[in-house]
Amino acid sequence: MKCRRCGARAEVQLRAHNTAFCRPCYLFFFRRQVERAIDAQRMLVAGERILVAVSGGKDSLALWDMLADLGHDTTGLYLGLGIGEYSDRSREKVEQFAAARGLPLRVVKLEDEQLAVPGVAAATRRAPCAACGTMKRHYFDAAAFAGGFDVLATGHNLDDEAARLLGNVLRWQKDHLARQRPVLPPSHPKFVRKVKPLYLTSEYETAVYAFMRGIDYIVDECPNAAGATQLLYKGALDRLEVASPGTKLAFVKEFLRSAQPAFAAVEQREPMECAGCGMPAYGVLCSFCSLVREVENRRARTSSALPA
Ligand code: Q46
Ligand code: ZN
Repeated sequence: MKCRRCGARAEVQLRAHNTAFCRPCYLFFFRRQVERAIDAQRMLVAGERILVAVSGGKDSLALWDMLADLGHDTTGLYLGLGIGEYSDRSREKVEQFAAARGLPLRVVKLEDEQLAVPGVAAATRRAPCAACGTMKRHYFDAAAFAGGFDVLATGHNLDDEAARLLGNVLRWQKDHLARQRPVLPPSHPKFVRKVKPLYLTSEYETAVYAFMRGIDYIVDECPNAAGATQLLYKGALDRLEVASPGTKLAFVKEFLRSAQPAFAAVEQREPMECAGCGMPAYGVLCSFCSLVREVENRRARTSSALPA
């Protein structure tokens, strides 16, 4: 097969785009795709300070690599989840990536706050991903605000967005559909704009980019991913994609074009400020502080039940 752009031997075939590329042309194509997404959605303004949430996986490191390469002012934020060896190794990957490129990196470890994901999930009897999601959102928002950043960028790719959309549609979660956008403007002065520059590039395309750019990322999934419903949705979408290439892209793009504005138009609640941490909240306490309160109560009950 030949490269669609230069005619050399193709190295990558993209069925969703009905095309194929050699290595240099693929890198050109991928970069153009991301740049177009950024421009079309007005995600970034020149000179803005961007906080990039990095997990050590291919998507977030590919995103950081690309944004830094495009000349943006980027700082990485790694949140250590305290999930055993997986967290140790993912932190190493991020630290090596940042050091090799001379990029600034901030590291926050949940275990230092006595909030490692496994312990919090057990204490609150929640699924690990539910506890993890609440804490990630809080620490990302709080770090972006405290650090005076303009934008928070995450590495969500097309597969993530399609799976999330399918989950939201299956349960008709209108609030979630109203906020499922590649650019989320701040709804409170303590929030910053949130962007997903890779929302139209598939997991496979991002993996190929990371490989070609020599990015050393953690290949293993988080051990909790296996039980997550997101994987179930991803599996179903993968089967549809094999039978009909381009399905995921059409699903997400058409949702954003024709359905999302209707959900977004439904009046959204304005957040207040959390009595615990001062960050935006929809109740007296934000969901993070409610979670922490539950953990503390549980620990207090457990320690008072111990024999003196
Ligand atoms: S890191 Fe956290 Fe994921 Fe692990 S515990 Fe679940 S949500 S699977 S992206
Ligand atoms: Zn709070």
